[in-house]
Amino acid sequence: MNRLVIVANRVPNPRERGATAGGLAVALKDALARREAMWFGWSGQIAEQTATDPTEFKAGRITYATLDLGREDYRRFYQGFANGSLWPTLHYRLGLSQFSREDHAGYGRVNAAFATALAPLLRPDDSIWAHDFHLFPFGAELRRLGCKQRIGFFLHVPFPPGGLFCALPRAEELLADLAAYDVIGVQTEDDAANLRGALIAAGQAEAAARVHAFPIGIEAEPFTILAEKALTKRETERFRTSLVDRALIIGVDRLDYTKGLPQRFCGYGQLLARFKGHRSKVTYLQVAPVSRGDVAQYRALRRELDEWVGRINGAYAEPDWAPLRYMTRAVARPVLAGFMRMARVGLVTPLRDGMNLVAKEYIAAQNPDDPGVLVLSRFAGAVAQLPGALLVNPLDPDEIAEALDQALTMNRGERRSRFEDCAVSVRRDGAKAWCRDFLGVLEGANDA
Ligand code: ADQ
Repeated sequence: MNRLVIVANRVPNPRERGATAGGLAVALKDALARREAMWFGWSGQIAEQTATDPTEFKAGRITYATLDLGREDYRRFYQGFANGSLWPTLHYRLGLSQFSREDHAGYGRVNAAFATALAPLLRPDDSIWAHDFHLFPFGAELRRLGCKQRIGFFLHVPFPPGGLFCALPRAEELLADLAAYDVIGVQTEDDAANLRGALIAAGQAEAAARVHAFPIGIEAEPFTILAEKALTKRETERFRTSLVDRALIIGVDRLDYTKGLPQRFCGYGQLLARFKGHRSKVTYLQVAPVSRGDVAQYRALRRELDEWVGRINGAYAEPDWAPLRYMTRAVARPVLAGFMRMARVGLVTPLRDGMNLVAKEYIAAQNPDDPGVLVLSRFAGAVAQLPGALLVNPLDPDEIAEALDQALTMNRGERRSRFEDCAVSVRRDGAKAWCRDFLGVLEGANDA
């Protein structure tokens, strides 16, 4: 079998396992176990200048090849254009998007540097798979260097309607760059329709035909086993004891403004204000590890959330009950799986999300005989696969409160039937299927 080359902004460190292993590494595990592979991308380290020669090392059949980013490139490429311009635009948040020509130039420079460093390491029959919004121009840069290999691209975040995307300066250049890829994967049919429309409007009709939806999933069975096993762990037992039989609502997200956390906290506040019977009978745990803490908007969000926690606990807490428990430290995956299993409600209300794997993990963690209820934003890509969830508009705190009340008072028969409606696709459309489907189209593409 030929070699698979994965290109992503961040390369996982094979020495780190469990909670610190990146989501992408988990999703690709199966594909990487079955063939020789290379991971290529940023090392996560910042140096004076962006490196030109990658540092390589091997672990089993996987070669890791990484570059340090120069300080200025990190600021322009990563903080600037990728996180400051593209991330908000792709999540429909034009008002938060900031553009500067210097950032845009840095983005192009790093993509070109990645391609220049990778090209000499490539073999003629490699399949190359680039991931996410950091790498729109990467395939085009490889083509400029004469690379003829199959190159695929997968966008993990949403793609908005073309009119919105094209408000971003230089958007047409990004679309033209995408045309260099043999397969352009997105999460949902809506994203695919938006991207096709944008490509056609930009005169890239041929590339539009190469856009396909590949909804990403999780391997459900190992997560279910993790959740079952977690129930016997000391951390889980201590947590259960601390709840004193109160119903648990759980939220698990990176601390990011796309995840709708202030609106969610407000919705929980509305539950306690309007549905008084739940007071002192419910506990909401929100785990939200800090991400991109060096970007101003993320620091502002953190302050806003601190205020919400103070407001809700200040208004409703009793000497023996804190309605909202909030932590910005990461929780290890096996422990989190146990907390999810214990929770009567999984609360997942992003304002926009490419997919949202937490929603699928919550379903996988449930006890099928006595499952909890998923309250899910209608703007998460996962909606299409989770027909049993209670859908909410994440911008309407009253709707969140009403859904929480419905979930907390739902009888077991309805909970089971809603759970089964969600579990079908969570079990069937896992990470393995996602890899297989994408690579099937990519590797079939040039064989025709
Ligand atoms: P993310 O925005 O990071 O990913 P998501 O899919 O929800 O969002 O989470 C990815 C993984 O991180 C999950 O496995 C989850 O358990 C873990 N995680 C999240 N919060 C955590 C926490 N508090 N503690 C421990 N682990 C946590 C991007 C896109 C998504 C898309 C994924 C995959 O934004 O829409 O689903 O890529 O394509």
